[in-house]
Amino acid sequence: MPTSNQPDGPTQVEIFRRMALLKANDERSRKMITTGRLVTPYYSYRGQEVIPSALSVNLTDEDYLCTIYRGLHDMLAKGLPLKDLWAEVAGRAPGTCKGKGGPMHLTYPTKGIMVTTGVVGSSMPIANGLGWAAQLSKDGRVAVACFGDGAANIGAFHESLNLASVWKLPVIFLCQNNRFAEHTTFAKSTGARQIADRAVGYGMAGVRVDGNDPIAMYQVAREAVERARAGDGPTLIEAMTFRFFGHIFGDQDKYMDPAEKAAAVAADPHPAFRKRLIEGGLATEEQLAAMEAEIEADIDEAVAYALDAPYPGVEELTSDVYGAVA
Ligand SMILES: Cc1ncc(C[n+]2csc(CCOP(=O)(O)OP(=O)(O)O)c2C)c(N)n1
Repeated sequence: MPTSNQPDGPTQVEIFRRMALLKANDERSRKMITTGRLVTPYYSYRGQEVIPSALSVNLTDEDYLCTIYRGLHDMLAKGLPLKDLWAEVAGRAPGTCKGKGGPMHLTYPTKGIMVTTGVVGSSMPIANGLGWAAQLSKDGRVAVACFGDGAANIGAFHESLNLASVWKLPVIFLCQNNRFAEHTTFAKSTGARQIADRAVGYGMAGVRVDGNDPIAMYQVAREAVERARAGDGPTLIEAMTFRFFGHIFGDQDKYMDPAEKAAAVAADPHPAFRKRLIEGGLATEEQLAAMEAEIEADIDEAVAYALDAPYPGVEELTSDVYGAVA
């Protein structure tokens, strides 16, 4: 039975559009690296597209996002322009950070994308700071911290949840549980049955959701956003998913159980949701094909733009950086 926060038809199609964009961008990134046209560290998020797509339709440009090295999907879903993304990933001057941050350190405050970090667990205290600023200025903004299941075992996770709960900060702690932390499985690294249970220990709302179900993910995200905006404090969301590839591009993923991986890939939420939209009469095959063609054309344009752009000048070596002056 539909609940009050069931996404309407256009919202479901928009969630799918974002999923399609993320999937296409990941495929293009891997292809560019494989063919030697792009040299960069790359952490594929393939398989995790539902989570930021269903979350971000509940956010505004003013809401804050703090994410991690694997979070290009989080940023794209929140509206990071493709050209700015590709220029940064390719290390070019017009990138979001003048080509000096690269894929692991993008920021784009225009869309509320405040930090991408390679320091596991550090998205959470930073989101607390942004949430605190929003609370003090009463501007209604919400801060989202994305992180993986491995990061939930870092001290900063526990400290951040406690502080956010005590101060009732408008923060959403979004754990994307893709079952692996580098080469270690969730079961081998985590004593708790589920990460969402840990919310109890901090007196805050916590929920585990199927992060591959666009409707369920939308509903949970919406509830958390409404709670934060109403001044009722933080939420811990544990979104269950599965990363289809190894930790970093080139990782042979020997530690992944082949049967488990095959089952996850077979249950890919992307084609399943596409089919569901068509069968439910929310979109036609032609409409979705046109949408996908447009996404591919946009990526073509962004890639060409990025590869044509200049590298940052040598003078950029000493700008925007802190250092001791002798
Ligand atoms: C503070 C810190 N400790 C260790 C590392 C090394 N490291 C890089 S990625 C990673 C795994 C993190 O896994 P998870 O949080 O589950 O995120 P995922 O990569 O699965 O998205 C580790 C331990 C690091 N970058 N920072």
